[in-house]
Parts: sequence; C-alpha cells; structure tokens
Amino acid sequence: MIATATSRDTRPADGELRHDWTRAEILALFAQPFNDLMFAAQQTHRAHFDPNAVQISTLLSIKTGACPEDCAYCPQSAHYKTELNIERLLPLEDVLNEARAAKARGASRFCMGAAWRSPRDKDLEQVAAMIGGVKALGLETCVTLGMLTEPQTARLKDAGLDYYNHNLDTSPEFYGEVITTRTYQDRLDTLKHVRDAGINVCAGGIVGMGESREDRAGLLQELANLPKHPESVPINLLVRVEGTPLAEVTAPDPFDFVRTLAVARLMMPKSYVRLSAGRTDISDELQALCFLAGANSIFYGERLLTTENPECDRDRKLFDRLGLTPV
Ligand code: SAM
Ligand code: DTB
Ligand code: SF4
Repeated sequence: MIATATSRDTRPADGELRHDWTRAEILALFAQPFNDLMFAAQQTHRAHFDPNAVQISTLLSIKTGACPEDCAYCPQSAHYKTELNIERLLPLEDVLNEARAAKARGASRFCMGAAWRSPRDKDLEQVAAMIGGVKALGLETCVTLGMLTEPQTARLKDAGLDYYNHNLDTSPEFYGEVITTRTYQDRLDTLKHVRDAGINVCAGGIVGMGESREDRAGLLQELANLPKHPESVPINLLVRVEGTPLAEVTAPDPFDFVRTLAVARLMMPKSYVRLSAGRTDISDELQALCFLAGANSIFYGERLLTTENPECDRDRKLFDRLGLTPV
C-alpha cells in the first residue's frame, strides 16, 4: 500500500519542488558514479513513496494506425509501411470489456490511446462516453489523443478524465530529427491546456532513438521546469519496429536507461516515474534496477498499443520475486 499522510508523509510541499534546473546540473547528476546515483535516487524515492509499491496501468489502442504525423519511432504513422491492422475507433462495449478484464487482472488505471494528430469534436464525444464507462467500473482513466484545444480539454475534464498523456519525447534540439509534422511548442501548448483544465498530466519521453545524454537531460529539464511537475512521467525505451525509420538504431547502454529513470526520480521526487514501453527487450535484472532507481509504475497487460508487453504471468512472478506490491 502507498503510505498515507498520517503514517509517513515526508513529501516536500509543492513549493519545495524545483522548476529551475539547468542543463549543467542535470548532466552532473547523470555523470555520478552509478552507485552514488542509484543510492541518491533510492533515498529520494523512499522519502516520498512506499519503495515496494508499483502502480499498474493497462493500455488499449482505441483507434489504430493511419496517423498523419511522421513520428519516426511510431508503427502507427501513415508515412511508414509497418505490419499493422488499421482499426477505426472501437465501439464502447469493446472498450468496456477490455477495461473490465484489466480491472480483474489488478490494474488501477486504464489508458486509452488513439492514433490521431488531434481528435475531431465528434470523436471526442465518443471518447467522453468511454471515460464515463471506464470510471463507472472503478478505474482511473487516462487518454492520449494527440493535440487538444482548450475547449477540448474542458470537455474531457467534464467527462471525468483523470490523466492526459502527451509526451515531449526528447529534447527540443533533437526533436526535429524525430518529428516534423508538429512542433515542440505544439506539445507544450497541449500540456498547458491539460494542466489549466485541472486534468492530471502524464508526460515523458523515449530513450534509445539515437539521442545523446545531453538530449536525455534536455527532456528531463523541460518536464521538471514545467510550472508543475507532471503527476506521471513515462520513460519509454524505444520499441524498434520494422518499417519505421528508427528500426535499426543501436540500442542504448542499459545503464544509461537506468540513469535516466534515476535522474527523473531525483528531479521530480513526487511524480510517478513509469518504466513504460520496451520491457520485453530487457531482463528481469535490469527491470529490478529500474525499480531501484525509483521507477514506480508500469504498463501491465500483454499489449502496449500495437506492440508486445511482457506476459502477465512473467510480471506476476517478477513482482513476487522482488516482493513488490501492485497498486
Ligand atoms: N497519437 C497520440 C500522440 O502521439 O500524441 C497518442 C498516442 S502515441 C502512440 C503516445 C506515445 O507513445 C508517443 O508520444 C511516444 O512517446 C510513445 N511511443 C510510440 N511508439 C513508440 C515506440 N515504438 N517505442 C516507444 N514509445 C513509443
Ligand atoms: C507512453 O508514454 N507510452 C505508451 C503510452 N504513453 C500511450 C505507448 C507506448 C507505445 C509503444 C508502441 C506501440 O505499442 O505501438
Ligand atoms: Fe501518430 Fe501518435 Fe504515432 Fe505520432 S506517436 S505517429 S501522433 S500515433
């Protein structure tokens, strides 16, 4: 169980969280000896969270493929030829059946993703019904639908949405190497609309696209220097999908991936840091290091959006072996 305010609340007040990180300070955190970094991250983690509790989210792709954006990592972009079953927006009942199954498996949050540049207002009405239905099952809701206008965020808030996922993906400098069809500022604008509407923010990025340590620091700097830290920070390890421009990129040093999680934990001490996509490509031992670095959320369920995630059975065994409690 997450520690309650009465039993063990040592979290800093919001005012004590930092939003003025410099690139040099962040690079200094990255550059520490691995053991020092892990120790500091675990100390920070323990000051703010139950160290043995991991939040469980389950993902569902509610509209798949044929996306007009050109994100170089993404199997759902219409710009690349990948093996993908393109699907229109799923019917409400199908979504609710998946949500029921996720809840039965122990998920506390249900995240619905759509391959849109931005939703049309009539799509949004259908998504609003999904949010209402999933909430009625007793699950937290998260959606990721692309860019949103202010009225659209207000509509989602009205529907009862708990979290909106919108990633910055990488540093402002490296961004143009990965996506040309929308700007970094477009993403920041959507995050502002989500925040202003009173919806919790889920924002993170991807490691392993050929970016440098400086770029990883730049991503974390943008996230931590937002007016308020995102409540949830997904750190994805690139899933290299055949047919995408990044299919052949060299995988990063696994310790650099762990360092990114640890630095995220140090910079955003009260946020949930999610060990997101890419878990099928890493060992149980590396996942254990990710949890030690302060990651305290995962996607659970055999699919991410269109690619594979570890089997539920493997995750259950891993949690047992590590004495972790899913929440
Ligand atoms: N279309 C919406 C958008 O991009 O705003 C929402 C869905 S999109 C698939 C959500 C996020 O998934 C992306 O921002 C990216 O960070 C992550 N993602 C997509 N493909 C990935 C891959 N192959 N490996 C790791 N992360 C990926
Ligand atoms: C996030 O940061 N990672 C999730 C979720 N937000 C929507 C998506 C990962 C997608 C991996 C590639 C795929 O399955 O299509
Ligand atoms: Fe489209 Fe989102 Fe994939 Fe980019 S990441 S191509 S916006 S589905």
